[in-house]
Amino acid sequence: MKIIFATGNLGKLSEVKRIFENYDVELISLKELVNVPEIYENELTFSGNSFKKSREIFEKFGIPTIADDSGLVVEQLNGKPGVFSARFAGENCTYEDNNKKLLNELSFFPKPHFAKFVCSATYFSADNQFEFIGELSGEIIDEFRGNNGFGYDPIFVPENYSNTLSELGIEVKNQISHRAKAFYGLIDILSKKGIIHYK
Ligand code: ITT
Repeated sequence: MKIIFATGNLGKLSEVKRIFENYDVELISLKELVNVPEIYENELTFSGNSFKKSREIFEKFGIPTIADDSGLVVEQLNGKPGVFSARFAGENCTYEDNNKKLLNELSFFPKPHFAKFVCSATYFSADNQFEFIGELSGEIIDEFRGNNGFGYDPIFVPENYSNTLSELGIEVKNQISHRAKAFYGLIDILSKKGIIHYK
């Protein structure tokens, strides 16, 4: 079956494509569609923004849609950047800008800098709406390490590991990440309901 993945983020897209690769699902990204409406992510929670993306794209195209709203929650910063993770350093900023701003803010606090990634994965169709939340705990380090992944991956070391997510790479990341946990939750319920099938 066809499912739209309501994202413009290529890092998320390659991770989620792999998670769905053993299922009879053709994932269509927003880049493959025309007249895609702009979605204002103005909700205060990951769940609110994730459902906003999946609902608005489903309403526009009439095809079952999944979405991901995610971000980094840093303990010493009282949960920042949270739902503002993508634009922490301002509109149109780069991942590097965000990482540098984060390290600058954390430089005033003692180490370790505990943090967690959170992902809300949602599914929206005419008949079903589901959400699963996944989390990955770890620590922010004050140097950039590794070349894989995206966003805060070069400065995030998962709990029980000594490498950053960028060093670990997509294979390991997809076994432990907030995104993998959330989307495997969705896959589980979609399979049990007979909406998708293992190939
Ligand atoms: P879409 O809304 O188009 O899906 P986005 O990048 O704007 O893409 P979000 O609003 O959900 O997505 O913001 C997520 C941000 O959180 C992302 O840009 C990264 O900065 C950070 N983030 C989320 N998951 C991450 C991961 O697995 N590794 C590193 N950073 C991540």
